[in-house]
Amino acid sequence: MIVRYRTPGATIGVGLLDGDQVVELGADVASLLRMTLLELRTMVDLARSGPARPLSEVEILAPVDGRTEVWAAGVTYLTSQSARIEESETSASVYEQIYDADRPELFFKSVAWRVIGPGGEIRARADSPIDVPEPELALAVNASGEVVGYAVCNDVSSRSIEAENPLYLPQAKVYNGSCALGPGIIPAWEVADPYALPLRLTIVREDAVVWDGSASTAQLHRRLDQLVAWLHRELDFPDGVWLSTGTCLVPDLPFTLADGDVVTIAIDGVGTLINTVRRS
Ligand code: DO4
Ligand code: MG
Repeated sequence: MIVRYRTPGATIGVGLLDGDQVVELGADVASLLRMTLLELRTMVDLARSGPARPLSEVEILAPVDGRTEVWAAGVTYLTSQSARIEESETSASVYEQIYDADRPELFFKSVAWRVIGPGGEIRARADSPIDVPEPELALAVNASGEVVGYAVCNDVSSRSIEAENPLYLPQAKVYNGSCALGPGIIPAWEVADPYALPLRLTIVREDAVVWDGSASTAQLHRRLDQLVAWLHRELDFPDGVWLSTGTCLVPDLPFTLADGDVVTIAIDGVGTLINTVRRS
């Protein structure tokens, strides 16, 4: 796994996690996403003998920096379509249409500096009564549009704002603490089949599990390469882009995140992302 980290001296680096050591790669994530898949693989293979530091001495950060953006796809699983139809106060038909439409729903989620890393605080909006985590497989896509890696994304969302009117989507999706990504980048060559990844969401409140569910990327209604191709139509990403591929788990209404909840998203072979909720 490629990780981005901060040292006790506040230096930010990118390295290869090897057991309890982080081997320095001497690059930032954006520069890795400017490489081709072959160049990245060669660099990672050669890096294994580089300088290392103990994992216990560093803080793991979200694997995104520089000009790399995070985008997301929506209504890519039947579970998500059904949840939107149920919650929508005005416009259920847009969700019925988009699920099978040729053009997918794609939306801007975050600039790099606003993304929350492993262990960081995600947020529920103060002006939203119903907020949920959205556990999603995220694709690290390089500048030439190749999928070079995977991570876990939490597309934290306000269900109530989105339900009121679909034109409120940016406010439901983009606010401080609404995007978490991590724990690192699993190189694409280490994932045999991204369409067969078990995924689990667990929400713990005061030491008790208040929501728990599992699903699989096998239920994805779109092809990953098609989502990437649509995103790159008329849009360049010189430092690559993260594309989160939609949620397959939605807690039943009226469930909402509460202050102090611990949200754990685990995707087999990709990693586990844990964050605590702040409701202001
Ligand atoms: O239209 C709403 C967005 C849905 C979404 O984020 C998802 O399906 O994951
Ligand atoms: Mg989502």
